[in-house]
Amino acid sequence: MAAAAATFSLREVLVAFAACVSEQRAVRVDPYLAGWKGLVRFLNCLGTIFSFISKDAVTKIEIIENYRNSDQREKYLTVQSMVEYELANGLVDLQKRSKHPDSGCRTFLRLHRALHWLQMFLEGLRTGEDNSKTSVICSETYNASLANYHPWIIRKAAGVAFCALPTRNTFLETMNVGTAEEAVAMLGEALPYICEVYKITEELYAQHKLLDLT
Ligand code: 1PX
Repeated sequence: MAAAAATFSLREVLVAFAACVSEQRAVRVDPYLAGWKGLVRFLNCLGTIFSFISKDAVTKIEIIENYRNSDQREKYLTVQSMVEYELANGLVDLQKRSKHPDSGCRTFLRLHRALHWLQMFLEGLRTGEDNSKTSVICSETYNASLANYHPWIIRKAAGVAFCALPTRNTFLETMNVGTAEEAVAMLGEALPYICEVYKITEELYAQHKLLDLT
């Protein structure tokens, strides 16, 4: 675990999300996926009890990566171009999942919803008391966000996994950005980037009525 943890630093996640928004306020897909990959690496350091979560995240990252490696890769450069391309070509199941079960729009929406949880969780960590419980911050923010989209069995499994989370200070130190205070400062730096990416995507999906894709 120590060796794996040493390869993770929250800094790489910060750098990735900071690189997401272009001058035209488009959300670049490659750094977005790089940010998630960094988060998944971190999650894997926390123990095998989280594997079912990281596996699902990896599956979704790979679906979008495959689009980025396909002949249509240019269409998937930004979330804006992906939405435009998939909608214009009838590649999104708008009513129910059928012909295009793994569209980029649908898959990205899953990560986008998880980003909302992440934003709230990191803010909870940043502003929490020294001795506060990561498991409580995690379950409260999960229940207020992602849980609304998950069936009972997933919510139950997630709740059990959260109990395995270390205390806030140990958690902050695992981020490999120095002391707990330094990690808190890094969170303060990272959050505005994550919030901006979330906000732009949310507006785009709302504008195209894509927020409920099943
Ligand atoms: C510095 C702090 C970093 C913390 C890192 C945490 C990384 C967490 C990665 C979570 C990625 C979750 C993606 C979930 C996508 C999703 O909602 N999938 C569901 C729906 O997909 P479908 O294709 O069926 O429509 C899917 O059913 C999910 C299955 C797996 C369980 C997801 C539980 C998510 C819990 C999120 C909290 C993670 C706790 C991490 C502890 C730090």
